[in-house]
Amino acid sequence: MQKKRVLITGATSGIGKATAELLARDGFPLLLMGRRVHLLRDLVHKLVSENTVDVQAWSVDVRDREALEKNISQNQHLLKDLGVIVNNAGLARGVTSFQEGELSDWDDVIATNVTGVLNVTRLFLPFLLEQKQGYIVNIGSVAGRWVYPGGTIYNASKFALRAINDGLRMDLLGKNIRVTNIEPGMVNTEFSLVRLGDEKKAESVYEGMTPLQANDIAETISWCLQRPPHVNIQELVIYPTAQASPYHVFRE
Ligand code: NDP
Ligand code: 8X3
Repeated sequence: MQKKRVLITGATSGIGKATAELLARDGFPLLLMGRRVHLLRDLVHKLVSENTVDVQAWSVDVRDREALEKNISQNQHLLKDLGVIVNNAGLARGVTSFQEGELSDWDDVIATNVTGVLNVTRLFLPFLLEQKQGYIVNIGSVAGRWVYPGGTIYNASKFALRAINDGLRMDLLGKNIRVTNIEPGMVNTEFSLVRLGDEKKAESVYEGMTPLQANDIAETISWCLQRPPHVNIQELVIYPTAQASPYHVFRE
């Protein structure tokens, strides 16, 4: 059977990139999104030269509703076979206390992790509904289950994602659209660099322990997508073995 197209946001790095690589190998046509054009271009080139799938890419910011709408209206033909939305683009900024937080950082986090997911889901959902089937995978976090000091705004964004997941599942009941929230613990990607703004500090996050790799999460996404249509994995919490909670990390 012809595989449906998978939209992946935040495909230029980390979990999104690893998922694009794995799903291309699995034979899924792709629509990739991210802001860094050169990284998207390189990835598309790699994927089409190594696989026999169609790979499209849009350089777009998930916060920019108008840009999303413009791309959608210009590419209706491409979206006819859209079957899966992977809401992966996301970030944290800083680990400072609430009272010292930068308001512009907060805007970035909420606009990307919450409004971005709402934008993408609302605007692309009609293509799934049209086909009377579909799958929405959201990349949450353990930060959406356990609050930690210095994480309030990021925590709030990932707690919000859980509400969005549950609400979608209820509102879409009977529409044959599955909704999964994947909630990883520490994954070694550009996440810590973006959050801390410094290579050394980012490396120290994973010092003396073995974190998850982006491909561990990509494999999980691929597994979820390939369950039989009557099976919906609603939520999955995935920690590295060396991490028991956001507060408990074992370091050699
Ligand atoms: P990375 O920083 O490696 O990747 C983040 C991706 O999101 C990049 O491709 C980036 O691309 C994209 N992105 C960020 N902001 C925007 C935006 N406004 N519009 C479009 N794309 C955007 O981090 P991860 O792979 O780790 O993060 C992926 C998801 O996993 C996030 O939602 C994160 O919260 C979640 N997560 C990460 C964990 C970790 O420990 N790494 C643990 C639990 C969850 P570009 O800059 O090109 O736009
Ligand atoms: C990223 C994992 O524990 O840094 O979502 O919040 S954590």
